[in-house]
Amino acid sequence: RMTFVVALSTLLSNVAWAANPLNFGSDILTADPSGHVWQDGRMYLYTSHDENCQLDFWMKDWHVFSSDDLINWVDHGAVLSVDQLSWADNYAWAPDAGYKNGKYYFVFPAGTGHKDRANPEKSTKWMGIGIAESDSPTGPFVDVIGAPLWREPYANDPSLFIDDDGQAYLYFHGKGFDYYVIKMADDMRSTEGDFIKMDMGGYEPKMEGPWVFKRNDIYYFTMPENNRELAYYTAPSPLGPWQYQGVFMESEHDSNNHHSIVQFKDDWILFYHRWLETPDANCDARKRQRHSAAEYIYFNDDGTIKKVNRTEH
Ligand code: FUB
Repeated sequence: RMTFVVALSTLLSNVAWAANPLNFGSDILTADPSGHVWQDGRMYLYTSHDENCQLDFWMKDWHVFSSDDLINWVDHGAVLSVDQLSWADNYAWAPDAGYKNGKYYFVFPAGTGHKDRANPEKSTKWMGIGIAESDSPTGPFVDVIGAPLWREPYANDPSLFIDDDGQAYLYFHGKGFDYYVIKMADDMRSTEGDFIKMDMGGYEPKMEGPWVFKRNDIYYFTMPENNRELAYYTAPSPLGPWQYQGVFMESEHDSNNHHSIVQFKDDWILFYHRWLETPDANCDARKRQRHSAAEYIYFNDDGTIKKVNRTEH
């Protein structure tokens, strides 16, 4: 597998856009960045991959990048592709990862079929959530189970949160864009108990892209409200009850914004994606080109999140 350093492109970008020290350079278009810091203290970023001029988010593989200073990034290449799945051939969408019992786990949505916009009743598109594993944070990841963890009727955008006691929770959005959570069994190859539709404290968010993290004993559930601006809830446990806290990043270009939040050394970092005009004038899918970006994120003394402004990337 080819590994190469992408520091040069990052350096060039940083020179051009000095306002943002976390500019994420890559020679491919990445989206849905999910950041994690593992035992070695490096930042690992798990992303989906926008193809040039892709249609309807037909996406085929997932990538991993890592850095120990958030400036120089190593591109570890594609770590899993839909070609390696027996149950899906498309929709390699927003992934996440976790570490437990000496193994790295990669959770991902994937699917089959097509959307028929003119005749929705003829749509055959379906998506489920899989889990693959590896001894290395940079893969390659193997779909050991060979089947989705959850396949009915529709599931997308998994977020894997592993609490301090080792219990893993899988969050995702299902049909109707309701959020669900389920406990993972200790072997991380099956689920435990029921899928719980989350109680969002009276709100009924119909959204995608959940992310869960813990800071100072507060659990945070963050998500793109209306699929756009980033909002958050807090709770005293990973299962809620969740209390709405408001928006911490406004939307941009009326487009989706998948994100993650992670501590790196003494800082907290927000990874998200921005939208690029395609360089190909003949490309119809003008809004289908995204790139990963990052900002510092700050908290108030009571744990609430300060508003985040985008810096130039
Ligand atoms: O990248 C494909 C999809 O777009 C993701 O699953 C959503 O969260 C949105 O970012």
